Amino acid sequence: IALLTMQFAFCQNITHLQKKGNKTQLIVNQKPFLIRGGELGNSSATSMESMETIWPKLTDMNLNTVLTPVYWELIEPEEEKFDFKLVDDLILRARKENLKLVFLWFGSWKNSMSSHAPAWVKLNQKKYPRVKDDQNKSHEILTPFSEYNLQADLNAFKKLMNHIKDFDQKEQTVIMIQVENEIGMLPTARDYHPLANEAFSKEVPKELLQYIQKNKEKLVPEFYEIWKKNGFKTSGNWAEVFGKGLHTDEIFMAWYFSKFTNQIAKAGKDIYPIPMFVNAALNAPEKKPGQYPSAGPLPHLMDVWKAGGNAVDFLAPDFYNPSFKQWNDLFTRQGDPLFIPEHRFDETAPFKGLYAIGHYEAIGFSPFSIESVADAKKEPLGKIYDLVQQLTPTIEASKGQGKMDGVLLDKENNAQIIKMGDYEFTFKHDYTLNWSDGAKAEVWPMSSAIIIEIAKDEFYIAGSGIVVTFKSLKENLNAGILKTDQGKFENEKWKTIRHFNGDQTHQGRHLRISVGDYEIQ
Ligand code: N0T
Repeated sequence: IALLTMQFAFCQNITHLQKKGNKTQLIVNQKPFLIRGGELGNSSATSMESMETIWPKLTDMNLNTVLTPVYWELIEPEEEKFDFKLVDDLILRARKENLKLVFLWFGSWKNSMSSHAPAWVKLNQKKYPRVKDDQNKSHEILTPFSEYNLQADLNAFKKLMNHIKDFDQKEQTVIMIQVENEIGMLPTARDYHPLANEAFSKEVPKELLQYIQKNKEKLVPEFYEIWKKNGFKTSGNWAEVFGKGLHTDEIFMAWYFSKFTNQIAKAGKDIYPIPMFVNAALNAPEKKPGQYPSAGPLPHLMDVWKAGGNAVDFLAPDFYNPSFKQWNDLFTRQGDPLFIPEHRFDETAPFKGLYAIGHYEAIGFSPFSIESVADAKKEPLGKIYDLVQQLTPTIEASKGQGKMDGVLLDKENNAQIIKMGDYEFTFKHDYTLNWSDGAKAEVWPMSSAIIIEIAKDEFYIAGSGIVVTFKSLKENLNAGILKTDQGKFENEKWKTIRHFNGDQTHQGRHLRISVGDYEIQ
């Protein structure tokens, strides 16, 4: 009995994802955790010395989590000789800084290449074969069709997870793992290695066919259409079931990438089951497979990726293009949690992060190359993260209940309506007020806000650069302000700093947070 109780405690304790209403929470040290993240540039965390000047920047920007690579080439420089010193040092230092870690497993694949494979893998292509294109030219991409390739990555990843378990399961500084990085086929859509050709001529695996039959009503339309065009075939080889062409090459590769990656994640989770995800380099719609990192964990391939296993908890977008809403909608359309491990660290990033947390109820956000700031103390990201930190208990309590939303505004899309409780709120960009400083500016900075209904007729609104008007959703009723307070949370308790009325609420007509102010009201 005693033993059973202990195991139970362990399972409860470990970092995990948990459904709440129609959304997902990340539970860390038994509490909901919202990731205020930042991802380090690819070569920054290769020594503690190179990290030295970076730590204060991270805490100055109010991060609670750092996303940082673990490099296969550095942990297993010689076959079966492992070195976890750097991993340990990062964990120990992160604890000191009160930061959590998401480790990015730079194993077999990093941005459609195999740059982080150790030299002993790179130099032994006979044993560890690479992708070939249709001209029989070899590319620096380990082929997912080789059992040796799989076993080598799997072995290293298992050792890593074993080590993290031993070193960290008590404190749980490492809260998630990204398995590989931006997997994809570039510049050839399909692998023509003999092992790949053999797989391509074989029957489509039953597992995939059964999954898509079972989930037929839920499949993403892009994939559904391809299957439909070929008459919803439930047997045959790849070309028979999905037709001939680049789209089938991509589906085929996605399946084998997913199988490979899920096997890695599963082996890791069998040792230490913390959440694991994969990230995607987003494709440009006008490009064909092979012209972008194809077959990666992209929205149009989501079903194929999911069919390949469930050890990978979710697929995550990396944003280097501006279509923020469009891609997030695609990644969440089957009800999956949203986590954004990378966003270009530009001036829009903080506002998009806040929006993602409000509207998609994301489990976290993380600009890329987080250390590249000159003066971290002045960064808008730090101010937005401060708001998020203050609101986290409220956000997590409201999650999955339809009591939270967000807006993202700029000059083109300068207004957005939200209905919540008995009210309709119109959020506009602060510069739509013609008396705003900056209203005449050529370019408007992006602004955003999050709104949370905390009780009947009571709301928190937090953000920057917005003005809000409201009306009642009940017929023949006017809505007016009872009270607007600006304030902050101190030790999770609300503290009013200023009571807003008169000119500050336009005599009760609106609520306003100017550009450059970061407030909760
Ligand atoms: C990202 C990062 C890092 C205009 C690029 C994005 C990171 C990787 N790849 O700095 O390499 O490790 O995940 C590729 C998307 C670039 C598209 C540019 C379009």
